[in-house]
Amino acid sequence: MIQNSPPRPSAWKGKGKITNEDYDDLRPTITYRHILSQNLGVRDPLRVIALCDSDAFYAACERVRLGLDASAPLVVQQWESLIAVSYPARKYGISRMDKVKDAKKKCPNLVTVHVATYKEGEREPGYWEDIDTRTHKVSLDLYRRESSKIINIMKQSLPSGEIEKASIDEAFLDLTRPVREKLLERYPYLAKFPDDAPEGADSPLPPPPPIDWNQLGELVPLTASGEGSEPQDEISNHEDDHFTTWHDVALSIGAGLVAKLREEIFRQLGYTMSAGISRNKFLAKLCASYKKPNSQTVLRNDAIPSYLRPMPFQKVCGAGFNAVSDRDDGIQIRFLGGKLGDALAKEYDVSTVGDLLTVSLGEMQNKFGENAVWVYELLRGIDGSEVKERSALFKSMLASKNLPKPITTFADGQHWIRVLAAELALRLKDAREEVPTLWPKTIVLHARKGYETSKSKQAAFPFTKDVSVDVIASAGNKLWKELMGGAAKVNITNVQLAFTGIEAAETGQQSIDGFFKARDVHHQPLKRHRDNDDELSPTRAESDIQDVPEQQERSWTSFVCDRCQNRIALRDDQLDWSDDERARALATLRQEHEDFHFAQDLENGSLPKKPSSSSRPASKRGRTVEPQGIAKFFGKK
Ligand code: DCP
Ligand code: CA
Repeated sequence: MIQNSPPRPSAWKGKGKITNEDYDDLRPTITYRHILSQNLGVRDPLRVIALCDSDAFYAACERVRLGLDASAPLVVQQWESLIAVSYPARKYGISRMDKVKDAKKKCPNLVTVHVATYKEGEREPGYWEDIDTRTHKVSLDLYRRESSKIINIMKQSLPSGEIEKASIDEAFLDLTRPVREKLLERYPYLAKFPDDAPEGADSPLPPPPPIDWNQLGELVPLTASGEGSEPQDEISNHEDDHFTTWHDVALSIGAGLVAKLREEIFRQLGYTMSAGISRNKFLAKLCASYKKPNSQTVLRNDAIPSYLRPMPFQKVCGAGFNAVSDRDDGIQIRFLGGKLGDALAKEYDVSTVGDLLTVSLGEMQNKFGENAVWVYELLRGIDGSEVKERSALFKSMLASKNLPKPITTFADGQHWIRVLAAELALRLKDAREEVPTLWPKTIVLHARKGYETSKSKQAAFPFTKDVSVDVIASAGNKLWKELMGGAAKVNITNVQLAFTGIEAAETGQQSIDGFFKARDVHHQPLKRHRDNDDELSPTRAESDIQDVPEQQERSWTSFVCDRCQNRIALRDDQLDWSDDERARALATLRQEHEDFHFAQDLENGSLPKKPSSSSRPASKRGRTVEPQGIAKFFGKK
């Protein structure tokens, strides 16, 4: 029997309407040519993608740091709010929504840890007794470091896999290559097609062996169980009728690799993770939360339809955004959850994926434009986005503090600049452990009151090996003086100090010490950067303080909407997040805001709406380029 031979009804057929010949790729014919090809990319029928997500991450970091037992109910607080809740604490009904006081009522033995903070005069963040938002600043350095350690273990364990860090505690793994290596090692007869194979390399593979799923995690069942599932009339409901495919074998090998990796991370660092394993990023992300904590879930192709159909539309779109947000063709799927999800649900009077499957591709495209195919595919579990390693190096580092009480004097300003300088010094030191010649070209100071536009100044940063708190604070103080001019009294509620233009300089044959010595204090010429013709030497003197270009300034923590001209800003607590998380939060905020306008347009029946002339993006030649229909959901990068 050849695996792909039995003609089967489309697994998607539910309420009628849908004919999905196009999507009968759940059981593609897998040939010798497929298994012997190395570069099929996202079209590889043996593609295996995993999403690994650390359980209660900040809480786990603190538990390990304190040497506590895994059963300890523990929460991490930031001021009076909870930001992470361990699974044992969740058993008491405690969630992130609770205040510390209420959480303690629910569990009197609760271990509460306040996230580490910087305070003036201390070079390192610490866990102090007298934490006060008026004098301290949150530090997420411990979590960043632990996150890097996890990623490093992943890289070491899976040298032939691709790894994309998706957030501080999540990473996508493309296991297709290591899985293929193992597949050929275990079943060497796949490496050569039989002499009598009728179609040569294009002949289908022989039937796959049975799979022992023990120790490989949870299997999403082939039929949906529980409430909201659709009865399936045309596809058999029995697990027995499932024909194992070579892709299932590939998934099982991938699941074995992920299980070993999770064990290794636990052995070395003490953290448990949950993971989802499936054919693409979107599905891996979606099924990673199937069972938590400390568990992994495999979603086989045959289980996709019944898994997706009863799922709330918004949940699918949220996972889709996380997985698909970075497409190789430069098109971004925007955040379809939130208000836009609601608007679509209302438009079609639907709540689940199954309901939306009755909307044909033609209708979606008529309503929302050609690109609606991405949404259409997402609803069917199709996602062609790649797992791409992003540079571990950030071009910028930002330390930010919101002040409950406005600061008014130069001395207050100096106090906070010193605290922020301590954070930047530590983060640069950490980053230089991986890349010793990292150097921030520019230092920037932002200060603002409430959500008023911030004032900013920037200056070239001296090139030196010893980027001490003093060096940074002194540069920051100069900027502060310049920014405030001669004002006797200021009124500032947010201060941010940032390094931008962080780059690695080449050392050639020199030792790092020699390299820095030869060029210490910034007027020495530097080697050119490998991929960049810019001289690394500062072009401006240190004292040459400049205004920050408006566009650059805006991109940090807020943006001004082109349509309503309102400034939309991150929440105060988000300003303390790591750079990558803040960037994601800002992207989400931007999309939610656009969704809000979109929902209003839908409500007013004014879609597609011509933006007002002032908000039309102008093309290079001065013509206006107007997003049509669902183009509003997509942005060219
Ligand atoms: N985080 C935060 N504020 C939020 C959400 C998250 O500070 N509103 C931080 C704390 C979390 C970490 O990010 O520990 C990871 O976020 P997750 O959403 O993955 O949550 P957890 O890892 O805590 O729990 P889970 O086991 O559900 O993934
Ligand atoms: Ca997590």
